[in-house]
Amino acid sequence: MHDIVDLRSDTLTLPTPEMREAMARAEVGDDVWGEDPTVRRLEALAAQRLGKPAGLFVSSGTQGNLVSVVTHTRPGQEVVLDFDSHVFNNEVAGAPVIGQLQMRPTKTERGFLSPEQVREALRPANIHLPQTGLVCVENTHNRHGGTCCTPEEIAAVAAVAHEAGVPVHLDGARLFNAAVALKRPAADFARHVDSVTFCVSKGLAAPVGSVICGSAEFIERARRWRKMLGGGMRQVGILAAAGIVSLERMVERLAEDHANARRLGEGLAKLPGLRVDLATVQTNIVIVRIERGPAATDELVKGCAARKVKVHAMGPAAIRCVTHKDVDAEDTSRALEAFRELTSRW
Ligand code: TLP
Repeated sequence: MHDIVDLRSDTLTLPTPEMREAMARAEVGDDVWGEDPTVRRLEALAAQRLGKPAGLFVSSGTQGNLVSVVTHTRPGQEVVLDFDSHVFNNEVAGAPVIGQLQMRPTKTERGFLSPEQVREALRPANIHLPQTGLVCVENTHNRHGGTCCTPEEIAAVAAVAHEAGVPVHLDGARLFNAAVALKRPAADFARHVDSVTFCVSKGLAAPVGSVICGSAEFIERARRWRKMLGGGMRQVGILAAAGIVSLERMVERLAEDHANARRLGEGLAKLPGLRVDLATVQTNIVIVRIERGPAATDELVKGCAARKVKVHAMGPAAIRCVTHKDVDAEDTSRALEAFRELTSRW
């Protein structure tokens, strides 16, 4: 049990004592010179877990996606992606600004483009049209509530893109949540895509960092982009050491976060004025729709905060709750109780 139940995001997880220990002891060197043994160890471990030849440690998921997107494309090309994707909505328009790319967002039901939607979005050869440079997918899908797509669904989308000679990038910020929820190795999700970014700084609890995985040739080009974007860090093995603990110790326990999210979702779904689509509660995110609209949403966020439960308003009529290692079963019950008290007045 914690004093404050913080459900705003799994990015709020604090490093474990084991991580702090590993960080303090990390053997380090200058990573821009390729001489940090701990960074190399994390990159090799990440690549091995995802079944890819090489990995690149980056500062954040946003940097990982941006570096991947610009490495795959040329200015003036178009990126096909889901309308609610993080790359399109939450990355400060990095791809259009830095990569000079046009975004081609498509609305989907669960956050995942179908092969037909990808086929429709790919541009034919025509002097008037931009060329399609990349297809992006996101798993788990954040704004759709932590929904997972299967390796087979990714393979089907990738087949359509590859047939047209277009590469595929997977924003797998929470890929290990999908792997644990669907009981499949992370490598199964990565097999059919050309690059993947996953974060060690979310449910896996490291303080900083993400890893891009792909072919050795792709990672070498990505390394130049990372340097240009200011991501060439020096004795950064101090941070990579925590990421190694994430991959070795923090993956299996994500199942607890999923169980807590499920309990929370099921409890919230029973409360008056709240709507939770339980079919989307597959991992550690619960999206609660507030039927009474903006004022009620605001009232719930503030009322929860007054009860030491922090939640995040996602637009005017929804609240996002994210479970993670610093929220236990008891905390989940406290959060539920706060919502129960507040909605009982309605
Ligand atoms: N998501 C954050 C916010 O930016 C919304 C959160 O609290 O969930 N891809 C996906 C699917 C993400 O959810 C996020 C972070 C990122 C990329 C970016 O990662 P960071 O925050 O490390 O840049």
